[in-house]
Amino acid sequence: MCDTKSNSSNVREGILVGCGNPLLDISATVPMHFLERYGMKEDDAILAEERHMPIYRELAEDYQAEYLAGGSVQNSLRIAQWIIGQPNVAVFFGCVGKDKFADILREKARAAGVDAHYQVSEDTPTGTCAVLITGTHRSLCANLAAANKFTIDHLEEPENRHRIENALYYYISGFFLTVNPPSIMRVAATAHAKQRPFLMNLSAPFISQYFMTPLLDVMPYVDIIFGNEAEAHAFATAQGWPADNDLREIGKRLVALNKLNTGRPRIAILTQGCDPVLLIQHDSVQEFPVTRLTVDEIVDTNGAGDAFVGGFLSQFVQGKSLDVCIRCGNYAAGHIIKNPGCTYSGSPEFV
Ligand code: 26A
Repeated sequence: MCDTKSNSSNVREGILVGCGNPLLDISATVPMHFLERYGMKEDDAILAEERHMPIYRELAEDYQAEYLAGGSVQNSLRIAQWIIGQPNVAVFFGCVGKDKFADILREKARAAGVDAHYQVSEDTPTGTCAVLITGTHRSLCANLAAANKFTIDHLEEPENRHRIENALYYYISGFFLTVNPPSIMRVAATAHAKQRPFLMNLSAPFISQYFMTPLLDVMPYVDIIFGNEAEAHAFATAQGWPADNDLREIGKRLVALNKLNTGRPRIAILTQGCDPVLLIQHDSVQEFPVTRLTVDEIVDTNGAGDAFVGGFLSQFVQGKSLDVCIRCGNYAAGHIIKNPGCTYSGSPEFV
């Protein structure tokens, strides 16, 4: 049975397509010296190197880790589904292994109402992400494993090609640039050919540092770009923009980057923790306040950015105004912070 609640929305199935890395989060509260030992920073997200591999076992054996459905895009789609309250509006593509972790992800996606169509790697385990919680901060270390095996063939299968053609909105994270840029370009080109919005996320500072070339390749297709302040600053630095650029200026430069469909100018939506969300269009910057949670209310901030996007998408696919989309993003992020990982409890209370 699907645990999404029915509400008044009436959205066509399959209207939203997302591609990403399906990861199982292994989450635990750890002392600061744990991060230091692995050369990790608070609130960062990195790809696991050989030296990080012991983390996953350590979390399970010494820190009573919790196992939670994760993966950035999949998180956003689960949250969008929770708020829309009608299953199979969102379709997800990504690659998993043939194992218990894949079964958990499949079940969590299904229960949330996400129509997940995983490519399956026969010989590589499902990807995991270590989530190291230190107070109100979280640091992510992703071991992509099977997620990294995604190939464009999966999107070329006739049913999946049909699903992509059938959608009206597309969302892919910057994280997926580490896996398969040709797939991103394929989806972006379809969106462009059909004049449908293509949304993307800067995802993490390392994406701008190390994947700028494929990021700039896709940027002309991007109608809406999401990011937080650290990600926006990393993009600016990698572009050689003035170091003292404030977030508003970075946003204006982001929306001014080359765009194919000039009839629909790019929009940037930049979050900054509990400070206001910035909506940048042309030369204008609007602020949307965020309700500040008390330290006692915060369970963990893992998934807050994904939930923001999920809340936004839930309204965007219903044709709501940007104002409503952003308010719903803030609502969803606030809810997720009060729950472990990117999980929700009860029915959504966004009006
Ligand atoms: C390529 N990388 C590093 C990643 C991720 C990722 N999802 C996709 N690709 N690194 C962390 N995550 C996910 O981000 C969520 C929090 O925003 C984690 O699985 C976590 O659920």
